Amino acid sequence: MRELTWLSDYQQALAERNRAAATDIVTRLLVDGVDPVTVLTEVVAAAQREVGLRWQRGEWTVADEHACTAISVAATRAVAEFVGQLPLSGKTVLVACAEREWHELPAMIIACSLRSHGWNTTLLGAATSPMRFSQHLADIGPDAVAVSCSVLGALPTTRRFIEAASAAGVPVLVGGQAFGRDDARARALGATAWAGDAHSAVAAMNRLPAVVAALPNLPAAAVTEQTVLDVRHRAIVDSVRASWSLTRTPSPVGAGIGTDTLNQTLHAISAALLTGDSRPISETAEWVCDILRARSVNDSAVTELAQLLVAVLADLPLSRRLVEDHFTRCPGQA
Ligand code: B12
Repeated sequence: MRELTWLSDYQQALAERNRAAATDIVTRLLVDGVDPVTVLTEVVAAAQREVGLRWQRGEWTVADEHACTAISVAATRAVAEFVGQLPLSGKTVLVACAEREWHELPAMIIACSLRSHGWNTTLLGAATSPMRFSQHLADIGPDAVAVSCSVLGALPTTRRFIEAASAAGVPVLVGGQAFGRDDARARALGATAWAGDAHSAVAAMNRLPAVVAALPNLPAAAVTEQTVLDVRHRAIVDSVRASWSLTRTPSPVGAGIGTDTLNQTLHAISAALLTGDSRPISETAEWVCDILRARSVNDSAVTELAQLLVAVLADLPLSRRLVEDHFTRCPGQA
């Protein structure tokens, strides 16, 4: 119950774009003895997810989202400063976002949560290059690596981080919305462990083995199709954009949302190929439906998109089948 009041006060501060009030709320909670991980998960992360939903529903613009995120980054920095005073346990962890992953705040929250439990953390920023990651891996020699992944499009590059760390014997904990609600995708990509929130991230981190073995390869056919999809991404987007009723003539919705939904759908196919989990596709289809409905686009645009994708993926049988089977009609569509 208390958490709900904290959350609504914090959400009010975000709605008013009041950075000082938001930072003050989290600082007061910490000074009053509230667990820093609870402040991060129940207040900052929860409010950010609501920000995303407001954008998804068309209530807030991208600019609104950016303004709120900047405030939440400041609030998380205030928590980081507070937990920076707490004692260290002697264990080190490298926290990273893989290439193509621009959602840095979840990684900040995880780094901060681990620091509050004594882990000495090095946080690499958004969209870390593999070279930079490997350099830090070699220089720091961490006890563990934590990789945060929010968008499906960054799961393939996350796999590369998992490979690099495992090859060095370092265990990898993964998490973030792209992994979904269980450990299926994480296991398929070879991660040592997965956790769904910052509380369980701390617990999972403390249970990691000291050393892990190098990983076996992923299934060759799936990897090949995923690579082809990656190489052809722009051409596929352009070809579907030229035919899809939402995007073939210029319109404000088509320009931004149309391209976003196409990119996300192709990323979902890549994610499903690499992980063997088809849920990214059905979940993305629902997300597309939701976004388009919120902007008064008829559900038939989604059915049409599925048909165009099936045609353009004709020579990629695994991908085509995933779309045919899982990119289905919108919930409740006649
Ligand atoms: C802010 C934001 C952005 C900012 C990020 C800035 C920053 N400094 O972080 C910017 C503007 C860059 C951005 C860009 C985009 N975004 Co964005 N973004 C968000 C938003 C609103 C908040 C993200 C956030 O901070 N969440 C709070 C975090 C802390 O919550 P969390 O992820 O659940 O984290 C918890 C767990 O997942 C777990 N966890 C997280 N990481 C880890 C790591 C480990 C190791 C472990 C164990 C656990 C763990 O613990 C956390 C705390 O409990 C979300 C909405 C949402 N639902 O989150 C959309 C959202 C993630 N974005 C989305 C999209 C579509 C995009 C863009 C494609 C849009 C565009 N056209 O630009 C791009 C993609 C960029 C890219 N390639 O990465 C979609 C993704 C949809 C989907 N189906 O995948 C979302 C869900 C919005 C929506 N409702 O549609 N975004």
